[in-house]
Parts: sequence; C-alpha cells; structure tokens
Amino acid sequence: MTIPLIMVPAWKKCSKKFSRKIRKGTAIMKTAVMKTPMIQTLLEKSSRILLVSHVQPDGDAIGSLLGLGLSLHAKGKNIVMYNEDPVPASFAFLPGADLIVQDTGDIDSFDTLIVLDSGDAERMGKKAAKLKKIPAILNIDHHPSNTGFGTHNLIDTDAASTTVMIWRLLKEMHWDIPLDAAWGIYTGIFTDTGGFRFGNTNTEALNIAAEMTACGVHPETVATNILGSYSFSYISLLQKALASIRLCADGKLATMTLTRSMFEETGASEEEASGLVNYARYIRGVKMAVLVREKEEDADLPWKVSMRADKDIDASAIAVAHGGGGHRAAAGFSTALSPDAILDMLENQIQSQGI
Ligand SMILES: [Mn+2]
Repeated sequence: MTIPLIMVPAWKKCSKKFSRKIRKGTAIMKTAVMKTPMIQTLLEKSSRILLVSHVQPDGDAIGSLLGLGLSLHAKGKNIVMYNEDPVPASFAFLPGADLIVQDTGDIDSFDTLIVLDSGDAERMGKKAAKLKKIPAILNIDHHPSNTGFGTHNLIDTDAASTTVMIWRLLKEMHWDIPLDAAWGIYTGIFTDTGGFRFGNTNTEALNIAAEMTACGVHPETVATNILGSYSFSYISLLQKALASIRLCADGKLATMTLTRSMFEETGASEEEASGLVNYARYIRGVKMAVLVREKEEDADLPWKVSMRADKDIDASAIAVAHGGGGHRAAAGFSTALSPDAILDMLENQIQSQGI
C-alpha cells in the first residue's frame, strides 16, 4: 500500500464580504494556498526579521519559533528569535533553544516581524506596542479568536498546531526543513495535540510527525523531556492542586484553585501550573475542567481562569464573553470575580449551553 501525499487544502470560494476584506488587506485567510507567494516575497525581501511567540510559551510557541526561525537562518536570513519569557526547562533540550533571546535589541533595526501562535498582538507581552511599529507583520496562528492584527495574516483554525502551518509554508515555498527545525515542528504538534490524544490529532498532524521522525527527530526524547521530567516543586504544586478539586454541575464541571500562597509554599513557577488543569479533566464524567489561579502581580483582574472542555462545550465562547480567547476546547480569561462567583458563573454557562 502506498501512502498518499499530504494534500494542501484547496482555496475556498470567498464570500463578497470576505473579498472586500481581502482588498482592504484585513482578511483572515482560511488556507495558505493563495498567500504563500506573497509571504515568500516578503521573507525573501526582508533584510532583518524578528520572530516572536506568546508569553508563558508552550511547546507550540517554542516549536514554531525554532521551526521557522532555524529554517530562515538556514536560508541565510538575518533573524532574531525572541520570547519575553525564558524557554521553559522542559523545552531546553530542543536544538536551537539557547538561541531564543529575552531581549530584542534595537527594534528599529527590523523590517519584518513574525508573530507565532498568538491570538492577538498583546500576547507578545510588554513590548507589544513597540513591536507593532515594525513595518511588515506576518501573523501565523491557528487560534479561532485571532484578531488578524498583521499586515500579512496566515490563519487556519483547522491546523492542529502553528508548527503544522509552518511545515505547510516551508513545503509550499520548496524550502528544505533543517533537522534542528524539524525538532521544533514535531514538538509543536506533540504538545498541542496532548501527545497525539486531543481532538485536533488528525492525519495531517500524524503524517508530519512521521516525516519529522524520518528526518531524524526522536519521539522518545521529546516525550521524555516534556512528559517525564518534573521538578519536585511542580509535583508539590500538583499535590495542592489535586487537593483543591471540586466537582459541581452533577459531576460535569471540575475546578481547581491555586492561590499565591500555594506557589510560595512550593516554590513552583507560573509556567509549571499551566498543564495542571488536565488532571481535573481526567475525572470520568467531567465535561469541563477549570483551573482558577491567582495572578502574581496585584492586577485589576487578579484571577486567571483556564478552561478545558470536551466537544459538547464551547469554552472559547465563555472566554470571549469575559474578554479572553482561545479554542473551542481550550480557552481562558482574566476576571475580578471571586473563585466562588467564577464557579457559579461557569455552572450557569454550561447549563445554558444545554449540558
Ligand atoms: Mn498552538
């Protein structure tokens, strides 16, 4: 049996309204097909490129920086890979991770900015306002809430990860994928699909993962570094998080609450808390798991709410209604409501969605 080549999705016919948006340059493109030549021209003409992904980076944020950054570097482009936060320890094994900097240097020296895996420009962090002044902004992302803030927008909400979109772009431009970049591409897919378990795990994601493995990426090395190397502080925080679990809405909603004192007592960092919500999701019968955590700074909206929902619930709709964003299955927002009030609100929300 032969394995068919991976199909590039066909360009969909535009509605009149969408065509108008395209002319104005504000359209969010569903697929990459039409845009690739424009993006290729942009990348080839750029003399200095800054690549950035979102604060508190996950595997897709780091993987997409490395996947595209190292490919551009191999093409001889002058690039800087930047993230406001340091690379989390579990991704430090990735080739090129040490090249990701926390200082952009002179922002005026860049003619192109590439923003990766970020639903809006503010996800870049404190420097967002300054970075937005870079003349050309290429926005590559798969979040449904993406605001289309770039001068060039490549958005596909059906892509399993941003690194899938980078793989497609590199293929369509007929560029080689260096082995170092392949590690990043694989890692973005691995983490955004929850290790090939979530609903976004599809043929394309698996095919690309297989191709990256054939190039020389070691799945076991990625899995061991990401899933099997926890700090004691993380496990201590996990202990407190598990103890805080509450079930409501007839066992369909599970919440975890993390206060500042829990972080202080365990010495765990903010980034270590990001995946904890999945433990509440593992409880049989739970349709939505929620992590409510108190923010580090004395913010106006001191509580950060992260939701993980099964296919029957639209977490993104709840998040957007509270000024946040994300995917249907994974979304979040910040709020001034107390943890108890958050719980009541979520219980009402999921009931109003007919759950
Ligand atoms: Mn992503």
